[in-house]
Amino acid sequence: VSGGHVAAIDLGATSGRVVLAHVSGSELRAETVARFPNTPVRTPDGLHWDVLGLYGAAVRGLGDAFRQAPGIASIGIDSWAVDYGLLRNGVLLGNPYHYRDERTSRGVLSVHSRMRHPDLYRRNGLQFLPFNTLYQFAAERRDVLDLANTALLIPDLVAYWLTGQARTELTNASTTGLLRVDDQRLDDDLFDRLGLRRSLLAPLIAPGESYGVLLDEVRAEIGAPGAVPVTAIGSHDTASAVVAVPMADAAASAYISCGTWGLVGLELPSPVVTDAAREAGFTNEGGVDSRVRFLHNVMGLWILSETVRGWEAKEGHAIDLPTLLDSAAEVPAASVPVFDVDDPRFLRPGDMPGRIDAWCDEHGVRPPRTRAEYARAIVESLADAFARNVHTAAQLAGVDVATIHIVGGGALNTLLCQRTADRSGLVVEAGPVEATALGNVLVQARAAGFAAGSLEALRDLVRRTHAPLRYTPTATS
Ligand code: LRH
Repeated sequence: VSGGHVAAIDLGATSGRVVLAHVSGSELRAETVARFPNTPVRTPDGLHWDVLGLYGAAVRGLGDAFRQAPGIASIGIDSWAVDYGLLRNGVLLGNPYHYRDERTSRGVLSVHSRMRHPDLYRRNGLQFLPFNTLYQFAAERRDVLDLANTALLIPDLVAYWLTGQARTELTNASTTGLLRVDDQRLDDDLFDRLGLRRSLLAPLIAPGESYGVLLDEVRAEIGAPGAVPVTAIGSHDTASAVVAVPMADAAASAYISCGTWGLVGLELPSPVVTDAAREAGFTNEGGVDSRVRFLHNVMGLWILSETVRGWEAKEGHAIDLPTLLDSAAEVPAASVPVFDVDDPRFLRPGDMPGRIDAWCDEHGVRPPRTRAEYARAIVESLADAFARNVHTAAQLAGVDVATIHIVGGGALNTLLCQRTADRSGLVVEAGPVEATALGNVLVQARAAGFAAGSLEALRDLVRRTHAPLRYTPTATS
């Protein structure tokens, strides 16, 4: 195969990007042609995504990509999971809610009054997270939900606007809670029990399949010369990230997809839905090529970025993150508290240092004092959660883990990578930073015939073109 170009739209919780890539059997070259902020908006009815702003920026980014490479053969879209837009006859009924919006708590009460979480877990295999789509549906206003005839997950909504085809991509569908963990089909009985119309979710589409080609008006707007297909990829960003984890041996590797969240776990051939897995908060999400993403959602770098955002708001100027992390590296690890990053109090936007103080007071430990100490405490607490969850995952799945891969923005955080190695006693291999976009690109490239083979072959290509950085554990943990 001679190779060719594909374009990826990758929407993260804090920023989005359009990536142009050239892929062949020996080449994986990806360049970010557009990057734009993702700034949630609070209105009196709650916290929302500015989905039109994101779509507009993504379309402009595609325009840039097509100017550089008019022969782009395919487009793929991924974003954070669980959130959706409601539509009536193709018209968006409002701005999608942000998964950090408070309304989800009433959805949880309503769903659990009909089915307890242990029973749900046996069916859908999902870690309890209050924002899983089924809880959000239960929190919607009844009149709005009755008006809607379709709910499209965020990447599927973008695909719909680009192609006019309404589908529900499988890996992201697995985060709704409405997909059966055993056979990856929508759980009709669960829809009934929750009083949801089965038709609310559009027909499923698997990674590698095509939604359809760009609508004529979109084609004109972005300057695409021909009928370009939008290809389904692992549209859940974490599913795409896992595709691009350069594991030499998936059976002996754990991964941490570390950005806003830290998704810590293993790729498995089949789900683990034991009581122990449920109690440890482990989820079984759908992966590309029917692999299972057995992982735990750790709160992630959100705690650090929200802390910094608070300081910046107070001071009225930007804080340089690398400088802050350098000063954090000077703080002795033993002098800062290790707090539970998964405590629900850290989920919503707000005063993170204040919440860390409260956690420390309740647990009888000294809170951090300086900014460097806060940053160090956050890094130590994340590294502790990462290390613990790798070992728990290995134990629950009966896997012997030799290497931890850290991909995503967290791979740039050398202190976090080293401390994860130290605290786990395992080698950490860091990178690629843009794993999500690369995973998006690779599955498209395979569908277009530019790269061939199993996930192992695709990962081998990532390893050859994006060699990870190695951190070995030191004795001081
Ligand atoms: C990471 C992510 C994660 C989900 C959360 C909503 O971006 O997709 O896998 O649990 O966002």
